[in-house]
Amino acid sequence: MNPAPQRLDAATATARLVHMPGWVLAADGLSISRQYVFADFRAAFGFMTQVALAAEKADHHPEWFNVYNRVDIRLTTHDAGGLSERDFSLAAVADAVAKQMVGQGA
Ligand code: H2B
Repeated sequence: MNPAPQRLDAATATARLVHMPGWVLAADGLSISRQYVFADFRAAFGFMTQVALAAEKADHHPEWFNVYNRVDIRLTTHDAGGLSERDFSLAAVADAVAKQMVGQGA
C-alpha cells in the first residue's frame, strides 16, 4: 500500500491555486473545489465517467454533485486530514477532461 500522503498547508495550496483558474480553497483550508458547467447532461456525465476512471486508477476519489449540466467537485485527502499532492493531480486531470469535452457538447 502507498505511504500516507503528506498534508499541504493553506499557504502552499493558495500558491498553487493561482495557476488553477476556477478552483477555490475552502475557508478551513482542507479542500479545494470547482464548478464545471457543460452544455448538457450527456457532457457532464461523460466528464464524470472519465474522471471516475482516472480517480479509481489513482485510488484517489472526488466528492461531487451533479445536476443536469453542472458538476460541483471537491477534493480532499482523507488519509492526510486535508489537502495533499493527490488533490492537485486529480484537479489537473479534471481540468484536462473538461477541456476535452468542449466540442462534445460542453
Ligand atoms: N480518496 C480520497 N479523496 N482521499 C483518500 O484519502 C483516499 C481516497 N484514500 N480514496 C484511499 C481511497 C484509501 O481509502 C484506500 C484504502 O487506498
